[in-house]
Amino acid sequence: QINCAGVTIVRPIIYGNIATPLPPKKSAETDHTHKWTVSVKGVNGEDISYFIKKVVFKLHETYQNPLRTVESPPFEISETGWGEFELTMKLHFIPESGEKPVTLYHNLRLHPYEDDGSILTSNKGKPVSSFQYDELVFTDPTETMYQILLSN
Ligand code: SLL
Repeated sequence: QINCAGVTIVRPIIYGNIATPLPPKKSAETDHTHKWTVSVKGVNGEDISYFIKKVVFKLHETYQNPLRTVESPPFEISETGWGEFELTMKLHFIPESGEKPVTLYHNLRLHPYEDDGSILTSNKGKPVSSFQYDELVFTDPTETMYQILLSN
């Protein structure tokens, strides 16, 4: 396999979560307070599955089967829960790429915080979202990976 030495290709991604409070009745039955979805996606709806093979989400150990594997888009997990925690998303690339997996860290956010860290009560009931932009950098890609990245 020839490598494209000296070549760097960058692909932007967005990852994070949205969360919505559960209705009080539902919350009373389960002690869960929010429904949330954590996801990794392309920018402006770009499909990233041409170079990402699967994403393994690692949830807090209070969840059953905390390791969740998603093998096709959308690369996301929806759950309900009561607390915030740091989760990881391990991105596995297509085998032709020869790339090692990349781990992203995200603080799952359920509550609308003010800049000073207090919870914004006027926002009660509304969804919150917490996403960040990042760039995946492929240095000296294999020739196949180079072609796949540039033809999509
Ligand atoms: C805390 N550090 O102590 C955090 C941990 C964990 C949240 C929060 C589990 C839901 C379920 C859930 O919401 N865990 O029971 O399935 O606040």
